[in-house]
Amino acid sequence: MRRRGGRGASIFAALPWDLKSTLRANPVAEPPSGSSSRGDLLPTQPPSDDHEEGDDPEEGDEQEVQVEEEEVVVAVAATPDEAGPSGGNRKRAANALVSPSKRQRTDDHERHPWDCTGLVPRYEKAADVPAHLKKYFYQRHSLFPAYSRLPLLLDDTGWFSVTPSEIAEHIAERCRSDVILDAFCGVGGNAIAFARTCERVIAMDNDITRLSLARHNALHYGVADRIEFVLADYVEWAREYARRGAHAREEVDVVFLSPPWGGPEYLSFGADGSPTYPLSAVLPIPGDELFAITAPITPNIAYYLPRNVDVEEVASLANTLDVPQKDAENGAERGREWVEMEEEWVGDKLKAVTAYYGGLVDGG
Ligand code: MGP
Repeated sequence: MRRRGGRGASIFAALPWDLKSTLRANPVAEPPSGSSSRGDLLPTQPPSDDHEEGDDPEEGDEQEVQVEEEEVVVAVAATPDEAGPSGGNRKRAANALVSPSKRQRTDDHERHPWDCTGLVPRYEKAADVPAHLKKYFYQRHSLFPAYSRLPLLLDDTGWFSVTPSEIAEHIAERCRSDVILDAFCGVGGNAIAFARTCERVIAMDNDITRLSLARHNALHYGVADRIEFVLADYVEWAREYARRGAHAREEVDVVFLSPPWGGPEYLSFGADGSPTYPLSAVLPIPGDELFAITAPITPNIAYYLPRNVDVEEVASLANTLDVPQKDAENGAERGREWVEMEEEWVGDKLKAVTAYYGGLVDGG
């Protein structure tokens, strides 16, 4: 296992085109509308607060689509000039944020339509933070260095599962690529970092609140226009993806997996008191199955896992990848592994490990 070192260019970014092509599947088609497995796009906004009258997604031609039980309505704007930042005829959904009702937003002219202030508590003082979140609040500037400067928001799950910024930035450097899918984006810590290193970021989550918070946080970081927020269950989405023909898929270069580990108790998950975290404890499906449904999308997978994870199990996942045995450049044997594990430290504290697969493996 390697210890995380300094920032450097991703080996994947430097791969020759033909090898990169073999490492790339033929992925994500027209992002999804209508069903949770295909996903529903939340709109992304202009990079700053300079949206003008007429940009309000509630104006103009709209088609209403029901997406969640909680009476959240996604209105899909169909005009071509509302295509997303990556161009094309991608549908853009109008604002479906849960909390600010239309009336509230009308009353508050200053607020950006995708701002989620009020959706979850914004903690300023430790005294206001519930006991189970206090230790995370004390780390807020490690999680989001701009926490005191920007009105960033996290829900309970976000507090204990967001990737500390320094780690997120490092992972983003290693995953530098054209198209990255953040399969469990949570409140957006990784997606915000990916927006700075990847051409196109697809941030997926099946929780409308967390996805909205991710967009809110990205908005205040000024990068939300570089991210497509997709409301979808990744497991269903990936299975559906596998059923689609290659012609119906868009390309995804890298998938980042940062799934639920079963809550903050993950350190005591090992069977019979063992301190080792088994991949079977990953949610929403066992970690090896999660990997198996991801491999057909791309072998370039970054998997963010507990620091006490079973390293042997994680390494053995590489055996299931369909990757070339020879480097395409000169036909020589590859001579290195298709997996690399990296410890993620913040200061002197080990926080997690990331396993890199496929073309993300650093040969150095
Ligand atoms: P932690 O162990 O809960 O915190 O999480 P800390 O401060 O190291 O606790 P201590 O008591 O050991 O000092 C460490 C990091 O793991 C968090 O910052 C998250 O990035 C990550 N993490 C924690 N959980 C419970 C999850 C999870 O369920 N999913 C994901 N993807 N990451 C998690």
